[in-house]
Amino acid sequence: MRIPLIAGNWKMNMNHESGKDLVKKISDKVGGSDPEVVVCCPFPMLLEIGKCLSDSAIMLGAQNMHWENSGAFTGEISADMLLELGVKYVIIGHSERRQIFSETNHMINLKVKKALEKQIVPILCIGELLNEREGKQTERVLTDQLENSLANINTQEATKIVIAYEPVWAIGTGKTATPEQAADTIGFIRGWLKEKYGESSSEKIRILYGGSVKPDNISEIMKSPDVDGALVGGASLIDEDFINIVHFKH
Ligand code: G2H
Repeated sequence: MRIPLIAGNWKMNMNHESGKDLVKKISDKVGGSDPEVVVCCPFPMLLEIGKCLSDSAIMLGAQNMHWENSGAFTGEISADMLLELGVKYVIIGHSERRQIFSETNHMINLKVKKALEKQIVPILCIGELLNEREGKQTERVLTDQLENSLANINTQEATKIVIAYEPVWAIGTGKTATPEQAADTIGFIRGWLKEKYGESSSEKIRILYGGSVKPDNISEIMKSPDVDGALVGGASLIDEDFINIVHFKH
């Protein structure tokens, strides 16, 4: 039985005041353990947002981390630094990091391994570009991302990972994959996990959908039994929208 997860990805938005205001409004209305709720805010806000969430069931997440413990890595943040701030989840390999900051599957693999070692739950993002979908390359691209991002990760470790399928052409564009496209592709990912880690372990791995998730499309997206929640960007910045996404069942 997988517990659904709704994770907000603020990206490079908000400030201390607007962020605190937002989480106060959200935590008044959201708070159970089904679905689990995570807010992934920018690094400088983690301390203050974490304090605001201390009496709430909403968990704190980060948007990136480095794979080394410490050292000469100017501008980077380690897993231990995130742990000190109370971070429980970390987004790894978001398509914006892959595309704008040239993160490779190998770097992403190192980050996933480090997050697991430090007991921070990695939300591993995968997804295809528009020309790859149109060229019927989606399964090949996802297979390559899965194989390389999950290299040397054993079955027990894999069950602790959350995978977010985010078709790059649906991110922040207002275009959403149809519920059928999301269901089919996430079904394909579940199938790949089954081949690699076996049936019972693959059934424990949560797979989220991400890409222009809004209150009015979440119910359709969540209809597929393989879809375990959503990674929400733009709509996570609006309290009412995020609350309505979390309450998608009602
Ligand atoms: C995809 C998503 C959150 P948005 O990046 O990761 O953003 O919901 O704005 O498309």
